[in-house]
Amino acid sequence: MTQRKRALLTGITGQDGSYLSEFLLEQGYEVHGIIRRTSTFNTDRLDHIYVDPHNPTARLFLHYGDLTDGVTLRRILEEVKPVEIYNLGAQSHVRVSFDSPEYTVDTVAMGTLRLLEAIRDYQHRTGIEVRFYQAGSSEMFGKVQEVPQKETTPFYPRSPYACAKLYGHWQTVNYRESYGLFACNGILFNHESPRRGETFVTRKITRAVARILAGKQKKIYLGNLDSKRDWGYAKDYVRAMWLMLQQEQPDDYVIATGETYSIREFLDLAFGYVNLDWHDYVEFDERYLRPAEVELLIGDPSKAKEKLGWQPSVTFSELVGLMVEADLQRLGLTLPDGKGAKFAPDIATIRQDAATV
Ligand code: NDP
Ligand code: GDR
Repeated sequence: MTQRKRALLTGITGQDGSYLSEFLLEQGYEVHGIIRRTSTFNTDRLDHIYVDPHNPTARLFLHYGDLTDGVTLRRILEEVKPVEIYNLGAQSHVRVSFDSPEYTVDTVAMGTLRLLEAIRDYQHRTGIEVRFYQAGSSEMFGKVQEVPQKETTPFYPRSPYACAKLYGHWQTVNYRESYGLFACNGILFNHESPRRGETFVTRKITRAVARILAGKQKKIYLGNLDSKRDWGYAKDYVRAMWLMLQQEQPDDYVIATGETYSIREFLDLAFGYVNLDWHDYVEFDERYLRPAEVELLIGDPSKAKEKLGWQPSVTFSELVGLMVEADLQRLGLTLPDGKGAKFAPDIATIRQDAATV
């Protein structure tokens, strides 16, 4: 009997970790994830796919660990013996990285190094190849050098988070070139979903739309509305991560939609979806400004399209509709049928997806 492929994920409890776990389980993998010990449950995004490990059908397993704890990372690697590792764990909030730079760098930069070192030793000792995916970010492009941004665009990081991701990026290239590791960098532009953390701007907005409609909130306080982002759908993006590790040669890829929109445009669609005018609800709060802002991100995913056969399946307006719908559903609110059709033509599929959140 052939053994199932085993994958190990850091950041399994996050947005991408949950979608990637679903995807890998569908592909027949046994999935292992590293979770942090917390005083309340932090596995909400995984509950729908979690099966008690005592059950012989279980294929999803969770292990306590932390990217700041190299000894435990090594022990988990020895126990799990994965053939693929996806490093998704991070203090991933750019604004927060200005408040907690040292912790952010420890987790994001040093955490990546700890994993790479563990893999190098394991592979050297056992001769077993472990393929490695590093969750890089468009934030590494930072201050605009060239648009659209592609794999060869110079980096100019503008936050502790982005500097730390850049360190992880270059160490991943280095371990590939120095030790022959099968290590890939995904340079992913913003990707969102109904599972997006509530303090990122897209989810903060769609959640507020639903809460305002439900009478639970009167205003939403935001920072800079002028920055532009290339926003895609998270479910599409985790597929790209997997595709990178299935290629003959390791490489680095930009994953993006190739379109960019401002926060104002996101607000137009999200509030417009329920016939509200955002100008009546949005207030400015300087606490959400960053000491240095990334003004414009727009990616060129040509390489991923050509070499991985990857492309996004959800448009910007569909994404906004999907997120608003899911937040409405969470509060037990529904729109009359066809209400969102203007912005989300494929509303049936979107409703189906929102229902699985
Ligand atoms: P989330 O913030 O939703 O999830 C982050 C995950 O990392 C959570 O599982 C979190 O655990 C875990 N984590 C945080 N600190 C540690 C630590 N010290 N040790 C181990 N795990 C830790 O991020 P996303 O799912 O959105 O993103 C996944 C990865 O992709 C991140 O590395 C992010 O920086 C990167 N990225 C994301 C993009 C996006 O648009 N979403 C774009 C480009 C890159 P817990 O649940 O306990 O907090
Ligand atoms: P970003 O996402 O910084 O691009 O990082 P975020 O949603 O936090 O900010 C996007 C833009 O919105 C502006 N903004 C606000 N942002 C937040 N969070 N809250 C606000 O109230 C607010 N008001 C305006 C920001 O200034 C910014 O310009 C995300 C994260 O997922 C990273 O981990 C990832 O690497 C990058 O995307 C690609």
